[in-house]
Amino acid sequence: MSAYTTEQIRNIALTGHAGAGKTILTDALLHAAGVIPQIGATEKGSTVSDFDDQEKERQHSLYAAICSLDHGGAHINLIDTPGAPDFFGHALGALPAVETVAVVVNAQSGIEMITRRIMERAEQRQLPRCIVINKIDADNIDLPGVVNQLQESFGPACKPFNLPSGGGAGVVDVFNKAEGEVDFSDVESAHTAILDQVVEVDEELAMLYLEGEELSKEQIHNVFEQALREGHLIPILFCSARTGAGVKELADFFAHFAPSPKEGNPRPFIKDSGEGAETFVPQPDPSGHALAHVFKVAIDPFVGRLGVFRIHQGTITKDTQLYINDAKKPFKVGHLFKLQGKDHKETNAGIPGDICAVAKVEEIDFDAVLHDSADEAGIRLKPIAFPQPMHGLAITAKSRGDEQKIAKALAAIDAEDPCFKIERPGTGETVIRGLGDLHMRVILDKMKNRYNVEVDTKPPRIAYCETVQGEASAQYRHKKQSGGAGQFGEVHLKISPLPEDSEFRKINGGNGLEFVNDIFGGAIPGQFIPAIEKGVKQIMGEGAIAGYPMQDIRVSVYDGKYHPVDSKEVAFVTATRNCMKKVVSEARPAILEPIVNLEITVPDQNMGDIAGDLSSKRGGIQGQENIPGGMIVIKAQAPLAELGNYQSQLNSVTGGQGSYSMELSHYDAVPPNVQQQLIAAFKPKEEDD
Ligand SMILES: Nc1nc2c(ncn2[C@@H]2O[C@H](COP(=O)(O)OP(=O)(O)OP(=O)(O)O)[C@@H](O)[C@H]2O)c(=O)[nH]1
Ligand SMILES: [Mg+2]
Repeated sequence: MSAYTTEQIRNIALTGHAGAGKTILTDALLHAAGVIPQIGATEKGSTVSDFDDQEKERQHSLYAAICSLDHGGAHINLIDTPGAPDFFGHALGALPAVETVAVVVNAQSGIEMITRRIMERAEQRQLPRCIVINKIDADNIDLPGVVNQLQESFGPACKPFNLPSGGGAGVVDVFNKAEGEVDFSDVESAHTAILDQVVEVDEELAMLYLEGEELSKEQIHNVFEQALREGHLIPILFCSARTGAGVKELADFFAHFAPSPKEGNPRPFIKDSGEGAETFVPQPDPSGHALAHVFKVAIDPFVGRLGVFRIHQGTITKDTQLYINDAKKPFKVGHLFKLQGKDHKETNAGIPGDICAVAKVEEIDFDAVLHDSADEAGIRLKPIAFPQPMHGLAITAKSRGDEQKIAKALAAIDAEDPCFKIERPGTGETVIRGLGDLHMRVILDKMKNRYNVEVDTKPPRIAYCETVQGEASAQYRHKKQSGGAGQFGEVHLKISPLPEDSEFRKINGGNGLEFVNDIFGGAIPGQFIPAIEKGVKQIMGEGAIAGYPMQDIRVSVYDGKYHPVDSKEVAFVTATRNCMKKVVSEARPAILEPIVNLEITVPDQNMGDIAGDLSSKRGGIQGQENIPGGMIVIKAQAPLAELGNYQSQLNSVTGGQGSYSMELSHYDAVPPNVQQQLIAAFKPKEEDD
C-alpha cells in the first residue's frame, strides 16, 4: 500500500509569470526535503523540472513538470508550470489536479501579466491560492511596495503569513507569531491583520476572538482552511529560491496549512445522465470506484505516451482495469508510476488525491476521465476555457514524401498541448495554430529535432466565414432531358440567421446550421429530403458568395416539385446547391472575420506608435497598464487579417523589446470594401444547371 494517506497529500501548482523563479523554487523545495543533493540552475539546464532539450536551450519551462517530496508529515506533489504567456495552456491544464495554487511573484518586478491571469483563473475554479514573493535576496527590491500592489490588485484577502528578516536572509512567521525582527511592518500588527482576516469567515469564532478568548490550534486550523477555501484569505509568503531563505518555511506552510484532498473544494465534475448534465462530486474514499482525470499527456522518447492523472476517488493499482471515458473495453494498468521530473518510479498503488501516470496507452488523451466501472461512464470535468490559438502558419513538407511523417509529428504535438490546433481547411493547406510566435517556433523546432521533419511555412489564409443577415426565399428547378434518363428536381428554400441563443450556433468548430423540413402534403417525397440537406451542407462547406464556409444559418425547405421517373438524388442536390446560392445572395450575405484580443508589452515610450498603428489596422485600445522596468501592457482588439506580420513590425518599432499574445475574441462582419474584394477574388465552381 501507499506510504502515506490521502490526508497527508498536498497538491500544489507553482504558477506565475516567466522568470519568477518557479523552477528554481521547485528544486529548492526538493533540496530542502533531501530529495536532491543540490539546487540546479535554469541557465545550466540542471533543474529537475526543465528536462526537455528545448527547455534547457531556451531557459524557460515549456510544459508542466511533476515532482514530489515528503516534508513535515506530508506528501507534497508539486506541479511546476510554465510562466510564458505562449505556454499558458499548460499552467491552466494543471489546475484540475491540485487543491492549492501557489502564485510565484518576482520581487523585482511585482505583478506581471500571467500573475493576474492565473489569479483570476484559479479564483474562477474556486481554488485556494497563496502568493509566494520570491527573490527576496535580490538588490533594488521594494517588498512593502509589492505587498501594497498585491493588496490593491487582489484585495484585502492578501495578508502576509510571514515577513522577511535580516535583509532577506530569512523569514519570520507572523501567523504563529514567532519572535524576531522583521525588515518592514512588525510582527504584532501583521499577526493581528492575518488573524482578523481569517476569523471573519466564522461569526461565532470571530466573537470569541474579539472578546479576547484564546482559540485552540484546531479551531484556528479549521477556520484557516475555510478562509482559504472561500478565497477570503490569500496568504503571502516570502522566500529566496536561490539562497534558501524561507524555503523550508514554505514547505512547512504547505504541509500544515494547504488543504489536503479531503479539505479542498470539490472538483467540478459533471455527469451526463441522459436527462441532462448534473454535478458529480467524487469522494476521496480509497475503497470507492476509481475515478481519475488526465491533466497531462507527454510523448516521452523512451517510454512513449505517458498519461499523467490525478486520482479523485478510489484506489488504482497495477491490476486495476480502467475505462477511458465511455470506451467499452478497459485496459489493464500494468505499470503505475510516480513522476520526479523526467524520472518515473514504479509504485504499487495510487490513493485518492495522488498524482500518478501510466505509459503506452495510446488512447489516453488530455482531459480524459479514467474509471473502473461502466457506471461512471459519462463523467467529465467541467471544461477549462483554454485561450483559442490564433497564431497560424500554413505548412508544407520540405521534402516530398514526408507528409506521413508530418501528420504523425503533428498528432503527437497535438496530444501534448491543449493550445495547439491543426486545421485542414480544404484548400490543400495544413494550418497549425498556437498562442504566439514563440509557441510556433518551439513547435517547428520540435518537429525538426524530435520527429526529424522540416517544413516550409507561410501565413495561412484568414479563416473568414459567410453568413446571412436577413431573411429570403427562393426557388430553383433543375431539369435535364438530354438523351437517356432525365433529371428533375425543384426546391423552394427559406433562409434566415440563427438567433443568438440557438443551440445550433457554434461559430468555432460546428457549422452552425439548423436544417428544417417544412414540406407538407408530399410536394417532395421524404426520400429526397436527405439529398436536399446534402446540397445545403455542401454549400455550407464551400461558401455561397466568396468561397468561405458558412455559419449560423437556418434553412428550411418548404415546397418543391418532383417527377415520378426523372427525380433522383443528384437532381435534388444540384437544385439545392443552385437554390442556396440564389437565396443567400438575396438575404444580405455578410463575410465575417476573426477579431482577436491582443496583449502587447512594449517600452512605454512606444505607446504612441503602437496606438497609431493599431488604429490604421482597424483595431482599438481597450486598456493599458504600466509595469516595472519602464514597460507598458496594452490591451487591444484588432482583426486577425491585419496582423500577418505583427511580431516583426513590433520588433522594428521597439528595437526587439516588444512582444504580444493573442486569442480569439469573436467574429465580426468585414467592412463593405473588404467584402467586395473577397467576393471579386472568388472564382466559383461551374454549377450544373
Ligand atoms: N536572485 C534570485 N534569482 C532567482 C531566484 N530564483 C530564481 N532566480 C533566477 O531567476 C531566473 C528564472 O528562474 P526560473 O526558476 O527558471 O523561472 P521560472 O519561473 O521557472 O520561469 P518560466 O519557466 O519561464 O516560467 C533564473 O535565472 C534563476 O536563477 C531567487 O530566489 N533569487
Ligand atoms: Mg520554469
